Amino acid sequence: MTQEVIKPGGNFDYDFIVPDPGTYWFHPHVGAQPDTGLYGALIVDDPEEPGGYDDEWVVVLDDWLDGVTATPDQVLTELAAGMGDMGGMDMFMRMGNTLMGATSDVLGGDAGDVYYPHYLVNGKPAADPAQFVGKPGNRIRLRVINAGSDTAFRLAVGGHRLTITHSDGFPVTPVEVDSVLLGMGERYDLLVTLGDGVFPLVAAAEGKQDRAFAVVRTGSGSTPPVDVTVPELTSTKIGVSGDLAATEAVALKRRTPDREVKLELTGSMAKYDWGIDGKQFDMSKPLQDAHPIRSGERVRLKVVNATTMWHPFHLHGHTYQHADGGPRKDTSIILPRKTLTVDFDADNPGLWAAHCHNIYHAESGMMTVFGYQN
Ligand SMILES: [Cu+2]
Repeated sequence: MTQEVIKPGGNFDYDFIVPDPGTYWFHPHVGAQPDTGLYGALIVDDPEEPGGYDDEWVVVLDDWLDGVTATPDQVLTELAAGMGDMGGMDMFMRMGNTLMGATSDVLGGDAGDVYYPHYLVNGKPAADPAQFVGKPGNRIRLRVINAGSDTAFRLAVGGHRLTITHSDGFPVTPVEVDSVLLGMGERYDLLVTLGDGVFPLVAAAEGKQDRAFAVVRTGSGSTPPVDVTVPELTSTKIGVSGDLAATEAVALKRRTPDREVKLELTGSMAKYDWGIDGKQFDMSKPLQDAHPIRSGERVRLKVVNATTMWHPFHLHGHTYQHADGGPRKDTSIILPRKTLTVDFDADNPGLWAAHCHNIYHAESGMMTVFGYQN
């Protein structure tokens, strides 16, 4: 919140400490720029890595339209005009750059509103897929990042089970699943023991009837077709943050919260007036509805989703823990009409944004600020 923008042709040297190993990413916060691919993975290796894997593969998922069907700014303008009574229409169809009727049970209804012509793994479309080459029997750590702007992905590797080991960089008690659901901004680390052959890695664009596709190859054989059936994607064993628990090493110490802050996510697709507590964030007056907290406090944050759509809620500058021993995270899916309860320690003084990681929702105004001094 306190950094000047980097002007075209300008530069800015970042100098920062990385206290926590794990899978992170970085991106700008100017307009809809994250949907132009202006981002990168940030992998912090642990000098005391316990290991348990032979190799790793960073898997960056994205939804792509820039330069194909529109620019992200055009999409934002189109969405901001509002859909009126068309919003929430049941029939699945594309209208301009808007997708109607994209629904998902695991997301509790409306899955997303932007039409994307391509879904990518590591920058590559399904027609020219990214490929990982490994050895049968090897254990691979997949570091999966959803860098998309309006798409949740359900990721699976055909013929394999996935063991979730980390959420948003922090270790969790390992859980074995068939697929994992990632909202925009979420990261999961997964262990996979590779079989012998050629396998599809598929990230279904949740509710959007399309997919990102890549190939895992450990033997000879032809590449599976893009539309190959992956039974793991339809299995009910889907990894979601609600099923995870932080390991003892990273769980917050038990402590009674000093302060409780309640935020309500508000707005609708029809009006495209996404906001917090009924107000659309005003970039020109970023501090007018800021939430003051104090350094050293344990803060309990209750985020109520009062809308009929899911939102990936993200807090800058901190990694909270889901209440009741849940995972450490910084981005969490909140389903319609549900409440996310998290605790964090105010140990990083400054001004920090909290926002929906749907870039178009955030730009519309679903954003607020936490601030405190040392
Ligand atoms: Cu949102």
